Amino acid sequence: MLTLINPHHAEHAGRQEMFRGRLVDCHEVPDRLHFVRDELQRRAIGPQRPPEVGDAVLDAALARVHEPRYLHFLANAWDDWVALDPANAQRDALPSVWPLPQAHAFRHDRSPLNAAARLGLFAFDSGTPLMAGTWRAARAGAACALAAAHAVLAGERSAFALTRPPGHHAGPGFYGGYCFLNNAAIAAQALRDGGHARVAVLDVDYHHGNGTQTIFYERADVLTLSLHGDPHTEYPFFLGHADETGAGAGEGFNRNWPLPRGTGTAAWRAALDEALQAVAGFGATALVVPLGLDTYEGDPISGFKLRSGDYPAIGAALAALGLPTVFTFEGGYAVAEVGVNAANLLEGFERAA
Ligand code: OKP
Ligand code: ZN
Repeated sequence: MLTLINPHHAEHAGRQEMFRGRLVDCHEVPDRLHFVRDELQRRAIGPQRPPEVGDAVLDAALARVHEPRYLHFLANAWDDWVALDPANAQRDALPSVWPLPQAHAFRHDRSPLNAAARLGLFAFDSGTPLMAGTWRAARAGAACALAAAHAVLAGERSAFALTRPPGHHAGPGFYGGYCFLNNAAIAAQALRDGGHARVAVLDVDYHHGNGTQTIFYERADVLTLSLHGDPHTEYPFFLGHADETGAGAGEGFNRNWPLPRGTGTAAWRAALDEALQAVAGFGATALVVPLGLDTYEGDPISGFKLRSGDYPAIGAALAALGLPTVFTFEGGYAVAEVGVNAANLLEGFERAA
């Protein structure tokens, strides 16, 4: 399997995130990617290369998924943060004030000028630090997703965008959950634009793919599916319920499988089998898998009980769909095990493909 690796990922390395009233060390660290890269190399699971995507092509692909004012914000957020106070150069940017939906009279055309307050226009949590290298890292990551889609359009059976920060929580105009640009959505849209009539996105991360769901919620050409911890108790809390089925032309083209904390292999696999049937019934011609390995029993911030030995069969089940497939790297915070778990799934896919 061809792997596209983000050469700039380490320029995004948050120090601390807000968790239950205090700042704790970030879980989403550069070594996550290094462990996956090294394990794929060790097992010789295909070539690895950086993405080669021109700036204009990348900008066009970003604009297919994200709003212009959001992209403008992201490109300038760090400089604006430092301009607010030179001492901010030593601090990651985190939001602390938000316009809730109840602020009916709020309008973007009179949003605050204060750069710290402006973070709250676009961030939905205080757990996603933004720093000097965030935009460069996120952009290069989106380029990995785009290059993976292009490789599949050119005839590869599958490709893996090995990048961080992750992407599936980023929406058309919002960031959060460690995510800034929605790599999976960018890949899905590129597959559509490259001629695939129906693209399915099957999110297997522990956390609901609220960004991806939102991006495609009113569309019938991209089926979005997510298996995840029940939002009654699990992050990102405000979306991911089973009755969220799409809207307008997209009615019936979003499905969620919220599962209780503690869910083990058998129940998780039963939900996966339903999702796989939905992909087949939709008549998808290509597949995108936001690949989170935080379903693993040893994950420090998640609640499912999958074992390392479960992942090869999950990869094989995905391969059995017989579709050109792009994987994007999402969660997985048991850093020492994330490489083995990712490689197990991707190797299982390759052997069955
Ligand atoms: C990103 B991905 C709540 C702590 C939860 C966010 C978890 C983001 C997971 N304050 N932090 O889907 O793996
Ligand atoms: Zn996750």
